[in-house]
Amino acid sequence: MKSCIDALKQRFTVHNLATATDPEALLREVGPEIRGIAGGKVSAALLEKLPKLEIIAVSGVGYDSVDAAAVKARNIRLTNTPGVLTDAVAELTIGMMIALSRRIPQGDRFIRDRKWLDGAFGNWSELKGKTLGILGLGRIGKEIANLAAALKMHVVYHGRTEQKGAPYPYFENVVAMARASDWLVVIAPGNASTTGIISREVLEALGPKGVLVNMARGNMVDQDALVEMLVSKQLGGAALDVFDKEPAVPDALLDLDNVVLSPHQGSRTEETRAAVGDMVVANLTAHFAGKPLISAIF
Ligand code: NAP
Ligand code: 8YV
Repeated sequence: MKSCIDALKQRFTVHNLATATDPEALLREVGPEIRGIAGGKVSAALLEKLPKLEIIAVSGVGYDSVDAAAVKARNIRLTNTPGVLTDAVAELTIGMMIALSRRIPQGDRFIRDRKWLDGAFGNWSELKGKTLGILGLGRIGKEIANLAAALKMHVVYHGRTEQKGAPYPYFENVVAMARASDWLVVIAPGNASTTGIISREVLEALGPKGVLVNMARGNMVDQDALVEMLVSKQLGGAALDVFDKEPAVPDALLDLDNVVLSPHQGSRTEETRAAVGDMVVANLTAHFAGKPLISAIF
């Protein structure tokens, strides 16, 4: 984001790999002197080109785009931006759920296509009274739970451990939670322990009236099974902000009425991206001033 890059330029010499016409040439030229990275994808191969790297400040809370094991092995510091994007992501989650249950995008299209003049739109379904299973009752999961409770939904959750004091029923098992849920929101980190956690079995347990909402990472869902079951109506619907090979989205989803699609924009508001950028700058500034990091992963 521009304000983040401007703030970095006031403090550091900045090179922009994302917009470089020849990234490899830029890396050959400046890689040996780079001491910090703001945002972006960091592979083990990239790390090898940056011998003086001291810190990576990720511009998001999920840091699955970084090879964290390789970073740790080199004693490089890693930071993310927890908390500042919680409300924006929770807000979009509920927005997508309402959009799907009340067919808001379709209703808009119905009017624009002048179809209302020929007859009524139809009756859909509401969230009130439905059970919402949350996979990952963390910062964002808890805020989604608050908003869902305000909409008179019944919240249940799954995580690796039960949270003492959480006012919602806990499910030790994802399949059992899916079976008990009308809506299932995925909002846990994408990592080795969660890859494929929404398996065909989980989707079958959610069933023809159930809806999957993925706000976390595409690789956490068996996307082939998801598409197949949405097409055949074995699954009731899906609201998806993330995809396995985004920005590519399976063609089969594009024509489905029981799906709402969103281009990974959970945190993409002006306000929230500015706050994320500020946190990235604050972490880098603290590091190079020899002060404690604001939000260190390690
Ligand atoms: P958080 O506070 O760390 O919460 C993560 C939750 O996931 C915790 O409750 C944790 O509970 C649970 N969890 C971790 N590993 C698990 C596993 N193997 N199985 C089941 N549950 C597991 O993180 P957050 O700030 O809420 O962010 C959550 C994720 O949202 C991020 O990592 C990112 O992938 C995604 N996100 C998406 C967008 C977007 O634009 N769509 C924006 C921001 C974040 P336990 O430790 O008890 O298991
Ligand atoms: C992205 C996110 O980081 O914070 C996360 O984990 O998924 C998002 O905020 C952001 O869209 C930049 O790609």
